[in-house]
Amino acid sequence: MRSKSIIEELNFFQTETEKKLEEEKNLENLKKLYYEILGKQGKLTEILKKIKDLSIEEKKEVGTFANTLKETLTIKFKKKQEELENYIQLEKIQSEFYDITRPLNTKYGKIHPLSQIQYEVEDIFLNMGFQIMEGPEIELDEYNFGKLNFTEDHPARDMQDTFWTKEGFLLRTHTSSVQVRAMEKLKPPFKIIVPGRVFRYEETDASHENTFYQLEGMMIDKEVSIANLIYIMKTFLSTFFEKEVTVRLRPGYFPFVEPGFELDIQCLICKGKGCQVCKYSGWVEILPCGLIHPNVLEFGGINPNEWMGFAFGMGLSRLVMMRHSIEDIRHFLSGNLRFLEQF
Ligand code: FA5
Repeated sequence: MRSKSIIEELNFFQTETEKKLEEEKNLENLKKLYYEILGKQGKLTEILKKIKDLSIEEKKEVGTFANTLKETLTIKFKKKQEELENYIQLEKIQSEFYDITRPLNTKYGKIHPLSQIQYEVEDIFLNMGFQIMEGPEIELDEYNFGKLNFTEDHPARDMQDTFWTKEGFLLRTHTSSVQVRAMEKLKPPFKIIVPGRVFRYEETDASHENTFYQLEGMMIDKEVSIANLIYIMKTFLSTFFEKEVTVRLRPGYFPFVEPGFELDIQCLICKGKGCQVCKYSGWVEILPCGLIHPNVLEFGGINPNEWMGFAFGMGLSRLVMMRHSIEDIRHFLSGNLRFLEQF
């Protein structure tokens, strides 16, 4: 009978403990509860002290019951502990969770307007069968001047003020520096374009920078005429501007072409009326060109009696100004985001 009342007490104790376990939300408190209930000095031990007055039979009965109860409660404590640990882990993960689909507040970079137009111009020439070539920005005198028919004391050398390095190299003043490099590398016939950055040691104004972009073009074949050159230039301009633009061709002097021309377009910013970009002339110098001088072909290892060619050197920066009606070339390299964000 006495064993029965202890077993009842143990049953009640189990129900109470399970209730507390159910409600417990804190790992530290759970540990305390464990020692309170199942620890050496815990409640279970307290209840079991009462069996000392029982018969051996009753002690066995209560002992077996108490062992099972202890095992059951120990398992339940363990489960609860795991549950609370998982919950803590989950909370940690959730606090670290980063929603990659959330719209960012970041501003995205864009392709610079000069590069955008460069790629567009490249595509037009690629469609006409030209291939793209590159050359070094730090150049030897011979490629920038010497092999382009500028003699040592040639007055034309003064035409372009040049940045020189201490070692005697120069920053190329035009993409024509790649003309002879291309001749040395490629076998005629060929048609190439050379986009690139060029440098001149000169005062800046609305249409002049000391660092700007050009796009050289060159075609070498058995029969090349001024008519071919003009046709290519006109096709390029009407494709690029998607309309006929008014152009004028006038003689131009460059030692590496003979004859040489200046191809100007009517200023698209002021529609020929006159503005700071066209220096109030209504015309913008954009496409100097000519037939390649026989000396230059020879410098490039090409027989001028067998081959001939044309070349042009487009002012890419000015072309972009015409396309977007930009009134000052210095915006391009200013790093001004308000300017750049418009494109
Ligand atoms: C030359 O640079 C020649 N190499 C072009 C050439 C190539 C002629 C092949 C014949 C055959 P020029 O110095 O004019 O030429 O420059 C060419 C173009 O670059 C100009 O028409 C102009 O559009 C642009 N340009 C020249 N100087 C500047 C400058 N300081 N800032 C911006 N654009 C410039």
